Amino acid sequence: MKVTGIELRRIAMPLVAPFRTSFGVEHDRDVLLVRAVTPDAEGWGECVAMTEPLYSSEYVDGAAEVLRRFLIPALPEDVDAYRVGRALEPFKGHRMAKAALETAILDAWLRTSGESFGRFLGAAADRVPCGVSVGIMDSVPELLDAVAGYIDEGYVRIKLKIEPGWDVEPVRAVRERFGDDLLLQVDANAAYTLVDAPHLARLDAFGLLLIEQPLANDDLVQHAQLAKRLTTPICLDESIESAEHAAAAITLGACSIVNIKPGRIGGYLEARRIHDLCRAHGIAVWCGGMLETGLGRAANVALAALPGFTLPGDTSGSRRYYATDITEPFVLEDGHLRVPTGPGLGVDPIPAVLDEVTVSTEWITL
Ligand code: OSB
Ligand code: MG
Repeated sequence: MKVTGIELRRIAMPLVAPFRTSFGVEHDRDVLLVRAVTPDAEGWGECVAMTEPLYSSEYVDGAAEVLRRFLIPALPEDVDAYRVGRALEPFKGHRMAKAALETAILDAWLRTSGESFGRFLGAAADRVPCGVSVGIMDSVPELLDAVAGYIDEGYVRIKLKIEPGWDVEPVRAVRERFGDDLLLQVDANAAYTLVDAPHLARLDAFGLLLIEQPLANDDLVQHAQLAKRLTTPICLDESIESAEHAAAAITLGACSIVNIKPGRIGGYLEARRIHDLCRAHGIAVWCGGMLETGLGRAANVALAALPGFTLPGDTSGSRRYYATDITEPFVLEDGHLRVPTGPGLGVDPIPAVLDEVTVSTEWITL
């Protein structure tokens, strides 16, 4: 397949409500979209890098720079979904930028052959159960209102963002109000250290599904030590950037669950590798999110339909994030999202909406 050019498009998407985590507050999602154009089709990739390098070392301006300067020029003349990764391999890191480019080309490639992401990846279900990630709030009553609203909408699992000073009490309050049957988990985004082990062990009383990324990104050994001191299962997010990291984490006993975020680990092919590896080792996985628009969401929902995704993902409906999505909105049906079945991502940006949110575009001829 010949790619004639790539468009880098920056869009600004206001969030329906500020999203606070242990690493910062987000009011707008600053998204870099990659559009790969071929004589027969065009494909989209959504870069999950955030404006500032607080969640990971990548950030949007850096991703745009590495794409235009190194990654796009390295694309082979005759490209397919598998060749992209190999061509980008010599460049260290920048997995978010690589994922966006590979996804755009994979989408164009699948649209050309008429195959959907779900079918290509090996989806085993036509809909996936959905969880929601609930940010840190100013007060417990405010949190309880937010959680009640999501439960009313049908979400089957609640994830609370935590940080020192906002952990045991909000978890206790949500458990007391909504009962022991609620599937509940927490995400610390690396806000603790091993010294906090006795404090984190207090969460064991609440029957959580998991605690996500309690310690720093590169603390695999410390996570293994923490795992011995908690009964709550440890799930890694930030620490897992590749199948090799997942293998190391499993061998060390650093986690018993993995949050697979395709946009963070270099794309959907690597995501499938991590899924296969974890499945073979009896490690449960679920699909994480980075507040994606409908484009990234479509691919995530397809991935989440693979058989090893045995826990509900952060694959929420469009309205949890945006008043107006750039695609037809993803709408929860009985707590589930349907896996798109059309060619490629199976969804398209709505031109008028896309234009409205576009901040800049840049065309790179190949
Ligand atoms: O740690 O999972 C995370 C959003 C941005 C950056 C990191 C994370 C998140 C979320 C939201 O938790 C997941 C989503 O609903 O997309
Ligand atoms: Mg996380």
